[in-house]
Amino acid sequence: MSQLKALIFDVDGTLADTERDGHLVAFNMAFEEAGLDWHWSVELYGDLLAVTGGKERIRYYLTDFYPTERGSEFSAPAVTDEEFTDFVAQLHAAKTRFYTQLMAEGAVPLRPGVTRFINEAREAGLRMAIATTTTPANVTALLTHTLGAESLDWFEVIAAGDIVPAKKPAADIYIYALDKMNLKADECLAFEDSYNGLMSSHGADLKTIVTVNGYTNDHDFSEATLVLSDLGEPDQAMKVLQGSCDDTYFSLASAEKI
Ligand code: XBP
Ligand code: MG
Repeated sequence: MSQLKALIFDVDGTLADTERDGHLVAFNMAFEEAGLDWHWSVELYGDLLAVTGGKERIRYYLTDFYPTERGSEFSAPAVTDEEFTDFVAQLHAAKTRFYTQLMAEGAVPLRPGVTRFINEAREAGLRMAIATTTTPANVTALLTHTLGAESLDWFEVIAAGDIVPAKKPAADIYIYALDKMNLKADECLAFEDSYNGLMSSHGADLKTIVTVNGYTNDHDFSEATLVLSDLGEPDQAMKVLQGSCDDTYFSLASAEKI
């Protein structure tokens, strides 16, 4: 690897374990507010996470799961593509409103080692960026209510959501972040939590550190440089699940050895 110049972080599942206690709760709150009898269980949501992007996930549910749930009497309502697109967009906007409220209430803390590592990178003058599928408002809410509003300036690029034509596992979002930072992939290190995320960062030729979570610990991380339980803390050792690192916690010294 060339000299490490920048760290690029995924958000959901990596900076914070936001899916089960954040996004899933917000989706169900939006369905209830809209008077829909949909309720996504923790287990069903795990299946739905195969598709990134909340709007895309709602469509995936409606095409691949809803008809089976409703049985033989189900017949899709006759709506135009534009009406369907508007319906999904409005439902997703409500979900985002609920999600940002949950972040403001402190529903989801940052994962172990994230604050420590980000502060270490800042003190070392390392550049940082975000590359996420989630909506920009959600990134703002999470960072503001965990690291403080000033933290938004610590990331010179916040590449999020619909800013690129193809979401993860496509490499678009990481290529966009590298382009905006005018950096080459071998000058950076990516941090991810899922197969889709790793396919995206790997597709942009980025070495990637994966920290698993409840929804992703059985994913295929063959292309990862390291797979960890989390980034660890001095008093809370990380577990190395794939690759080699004999440090108690992941630090810039760990990154330099890669
Ligand atoms: C995870 C996603 C997002 C969230 C939901 O993003 O796939 O779609 O699940 O957020 P990442 P939205 O791991 O890349 O951070 O509803 O705003 O899409
Ligand atoms: Mg993720």
